[in-house]
Amino acid sequence: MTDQKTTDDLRRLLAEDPEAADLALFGRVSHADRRGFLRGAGLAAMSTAVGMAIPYHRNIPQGFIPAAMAQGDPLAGKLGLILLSDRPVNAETPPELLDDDITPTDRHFIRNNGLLPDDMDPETWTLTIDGFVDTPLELSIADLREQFEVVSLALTLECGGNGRAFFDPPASGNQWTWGAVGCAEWTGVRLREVLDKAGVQANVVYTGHHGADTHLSGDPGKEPISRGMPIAKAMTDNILIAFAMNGADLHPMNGAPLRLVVPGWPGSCSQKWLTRIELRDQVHDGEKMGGDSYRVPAHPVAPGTEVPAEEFEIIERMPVKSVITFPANGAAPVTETEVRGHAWSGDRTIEAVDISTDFGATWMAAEVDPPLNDGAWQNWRASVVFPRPGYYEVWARARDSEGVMQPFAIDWNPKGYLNNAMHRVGLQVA
Ligand SMILES: Nc1nc2c(c(=O)[nH]1)N[C@H]1C(S)=C(S)[C@@H](COP(=O)(O)O)O[C@H]1N2
Ligand SMILES: [Mo]
Repeated sequence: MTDQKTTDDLRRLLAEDPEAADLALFGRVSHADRRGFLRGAGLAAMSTAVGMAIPYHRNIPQGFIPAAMAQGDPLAGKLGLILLSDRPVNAETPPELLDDDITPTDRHFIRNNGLLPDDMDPETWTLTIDGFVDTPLELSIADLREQFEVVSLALTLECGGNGRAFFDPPASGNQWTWGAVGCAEWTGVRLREVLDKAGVQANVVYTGHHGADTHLSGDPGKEPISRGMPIAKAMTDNILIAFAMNGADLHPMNGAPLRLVVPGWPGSCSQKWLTRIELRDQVHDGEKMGGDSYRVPAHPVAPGTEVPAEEFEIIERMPVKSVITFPANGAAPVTETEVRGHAWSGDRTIEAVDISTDFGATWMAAEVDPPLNDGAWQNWRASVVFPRPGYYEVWARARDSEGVMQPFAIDWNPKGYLNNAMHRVGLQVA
């Protein structure tokens, strides 16, 4: 079995119990010869892990971990994610692995612009709040826990570039398909309460967020990303300065030990490895605030249009969207099956999700749950019947509380942001 699961199991075993991994890979050691031949399954797993056949595998010594694996798992233990790039690490979740109401940590996507900080020690971490405040603050994680109410919220995080892979002409950047989105349960304190304590001055219009990750160049003077948001948004109740995710410490790839979680706005607002928030009297000018980063033309443009820089504006809320998490694309369900998934719309709620199994000719309403809390995606399900065996597609389209519905086709923009076109899965009904 050379599937993804075998590789993940092997990586986990290598990390947790190298001897057991060794036995799984090599079987019993021959005493005459310190080489333990890789057994069929072990060889297959190792080949999968390094991504190709190993022609000289008979020469591999017992206990040997291929350099390609020993360098470490770029996904740091996350299982089943699809790695889009490994420097910086970017990985998305296949839609069928987003089936849980609350996204487990090892299925939450990773979007890094730089390299992880060397030091992620929660004991010594501090967060500075400064800029136009009455009292600048320097807070440890213990201070945050002691001085503010600790709350847990399910919050949807979606990368602004989710769906970029489907742009034509193509857009450069990570080719996210459907899975740069998740809704984990985050625990922390409300950003608003911390800003209130510092005292927001009357001239403040924008925040600026800073993290401890390293620029790809290694230059300590450069930040990989530093974004912000209008102060009115920052003062909403569902934004957390989070130190835990799904009941455990933050995952290193998701910003340990401290991060912002700003639901409904581009994921880039949610600074990871958070060290400082400055309050500004003008729009933030940090890394990836300008040019065509997280910005789209102010008016719709024809695909392929060259848009002058001054016609771009900063993306704010994310648009209405849904994803089908069951059945998986390519599945072969029986003639009657449940179809389910999630839907969300930045700063709004979902009113309805409609399902079509006949290429959009007719639609039926799915059952839609209310959000667990403000900022969480909404789970939906429908029971569908296929009249006879054959190829079908399930299409889903959500409509939000402002009456806005997902489009059939992409609203093209140069950098491939905000693709909220309907999700479709193809099924071979048996
Ligand atoms: N410090 C820092 N914060 C960051 C980033 C980053 O590269 N560095 N990436 C941002 C982007 S673009 C997104 S979409 C989200 C992704 O969060 P996740 O990796 O926990 O899914 O983190 C944001 N916060
Ligand atoms: Mo992002």
